[in-house]
Amino acid sequence: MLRLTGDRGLAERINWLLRIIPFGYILFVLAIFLKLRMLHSQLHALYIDMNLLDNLIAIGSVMLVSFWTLWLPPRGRSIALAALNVLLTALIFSDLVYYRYFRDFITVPVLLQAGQVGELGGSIRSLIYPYDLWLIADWGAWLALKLGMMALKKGFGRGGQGQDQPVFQQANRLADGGAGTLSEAARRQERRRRLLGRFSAGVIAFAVGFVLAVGPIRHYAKTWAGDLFENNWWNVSLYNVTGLLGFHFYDASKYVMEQLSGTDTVSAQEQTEIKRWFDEARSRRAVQNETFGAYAGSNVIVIQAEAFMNFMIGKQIGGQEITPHFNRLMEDSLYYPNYYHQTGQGRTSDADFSSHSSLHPLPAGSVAMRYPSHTFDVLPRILKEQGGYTAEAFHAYEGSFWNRNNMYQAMGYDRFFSKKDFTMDEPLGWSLGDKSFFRQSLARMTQEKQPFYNFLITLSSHHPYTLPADKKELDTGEFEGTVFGDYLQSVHYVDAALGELVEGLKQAGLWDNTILYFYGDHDNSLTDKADYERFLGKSLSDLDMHQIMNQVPLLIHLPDGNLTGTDDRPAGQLDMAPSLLHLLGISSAPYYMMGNNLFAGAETERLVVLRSGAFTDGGLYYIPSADNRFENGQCYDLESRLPIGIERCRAPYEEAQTRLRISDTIITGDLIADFRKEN
Ligand code: GP9
Ligand code: MN
Repeated sequence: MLRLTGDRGLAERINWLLRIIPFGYILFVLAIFLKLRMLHSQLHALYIDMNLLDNLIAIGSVMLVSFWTLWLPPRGRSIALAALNVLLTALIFSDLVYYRYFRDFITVPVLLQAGQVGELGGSIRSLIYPYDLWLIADWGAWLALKLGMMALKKGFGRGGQGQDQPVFQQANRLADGGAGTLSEAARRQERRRRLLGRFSAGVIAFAVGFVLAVGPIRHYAKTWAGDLFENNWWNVSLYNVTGLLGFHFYDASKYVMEQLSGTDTVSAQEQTEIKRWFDEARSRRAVQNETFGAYAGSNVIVIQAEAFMNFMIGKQIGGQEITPHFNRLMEDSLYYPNYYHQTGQGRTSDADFSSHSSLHPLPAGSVAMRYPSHTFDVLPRILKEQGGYTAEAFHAYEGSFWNRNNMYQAMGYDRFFSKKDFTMDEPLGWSLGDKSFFRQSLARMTQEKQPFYNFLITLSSHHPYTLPADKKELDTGEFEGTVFGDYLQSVHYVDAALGELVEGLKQAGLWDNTILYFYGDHDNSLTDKADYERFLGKSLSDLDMHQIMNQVPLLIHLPDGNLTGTDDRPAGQLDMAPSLLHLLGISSAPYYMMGNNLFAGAETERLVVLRSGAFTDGGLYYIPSADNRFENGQCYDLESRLPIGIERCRAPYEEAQTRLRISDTIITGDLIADFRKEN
């Protein structure tokens, strides 16, 4: 055995410790664990701090993604740990930024839309805070340590002359197993010993990581998170159970399984149940009353307005109306203040899909991105086939965004006018200002073969809502210079654009033979309650806030302006296709649609189910909890606006869950195509 005295003895002991305790690895686990905790502290939707089990899951999952680095020789391990650190930090940071905007985590389908995430540009910049630098604090510390070590080493090197061998060189030599002094056999034995040591360390780290991560997750799954992996949970609920790395592992494996298994197979029994459900839905909505076919042959213009919410309709700031044109239009139109957006991660594309197919969007990703080739009963195709319509889509942005080029072809549109088809004479925000967008779209419409179905998606009120100074016409007072003020400003601009379009339609002689269907696509991602309370001048309950964030206005102007007034009953984006078909006198009976027919009559029930599992039937309103267990949600009575016994919501809750499940099965299993083949 080698014996060293003084500095050398210390060096050997340090070195021995360095060899048996993987300090670098431990520091790595600690650093990533702290970063995961930092991310959690920034998730405003979660009211609870990480408990002991959550911490163990986080540590365990970091060990599970990194245990293999212990099998590598010291240098390789350092490189692998550094690379893993960079990768995991990038993942945590991306999730953080994504979460701030979408209140959700990145999934594989969303990653496949990475081009789009990049195109968020200005939005992303406004979602990055100086605080985020803490995520790379360990890199700074590591760099400082490295520089310090180098300086120290240099110092030793200069002082070490003659018999005083520099400590670090000595230590390094020892780390090599004292190669220079050992025989060949001893060297081999030493090598085997080191290999075995590394192998065992890796296996131990895996075992410990597995127990730490999987143990608590199993415990959660056996207790409050019972049906976690079967139901369509909102990703944030899943995260609450599995932690971030566990969530990504689950999401990625689900995606891989989905790809490997191809189209989901659905049992014959399940198919029968689904068909039965649709039969009932058909009889509910296929009502042939006096409004059925009242506007047969009319043109239809559908405008899906970006982040256009209901709370500011009819409201003023400093005596100025936010949406004066919308408000005027309401006077000879139908207005639905309880119209809900039913979108999920696919945002604009979900609003588009749900409105046109009358199915729910998926719990993860966008249908347009994931299943553009599956069969859906969509409005443009039906109108072309059943009503001889020309169908065109207009959106002045990149045609590939949300896979629109492919999706619109699949939906049967004759043409899709994207950014390349517009003259950029009014650059604004992401693209072209809505005023010019409407003007140019209208010019096209006047040349179109009638009757036409035209779908327009606006963009000027997209996050981060900043307008050039010369476009700001609203005095937002106390909100000046805030993102909330900018939002009101941009909506005011879009409203003015709507006013110009209506004028243009009148001048072009289209107003009197066109149904105008205008709705907002989703919320504005601004969730600070204080802003809404200040703007509305009253304090808001959880129920108020939930409704505010989920209600988008719907306005339907009919050619003769005959049907007018406010319909207070709940309605939602899924209701668009069956309702328009009804007005045009085309039966929706042959189609697999889930939405309500808004013209079916006052007695027909209207259940509106949101993607999160929230729902309302007009009397009750259910808000799911973060853990998504029915009992932990809140059931409200809309009359008193107070929480009531949860059991009152049970039956509609079951129905809401059934609808979400059926919709998901239809979409992922491409069932409509199968059902058609059978007939
Ligand atoms: C861009 C528009 C914006 O084409 O659809 O999408 P969003 O970010 O709201 O989903
Ligand atoms: Mn949108």
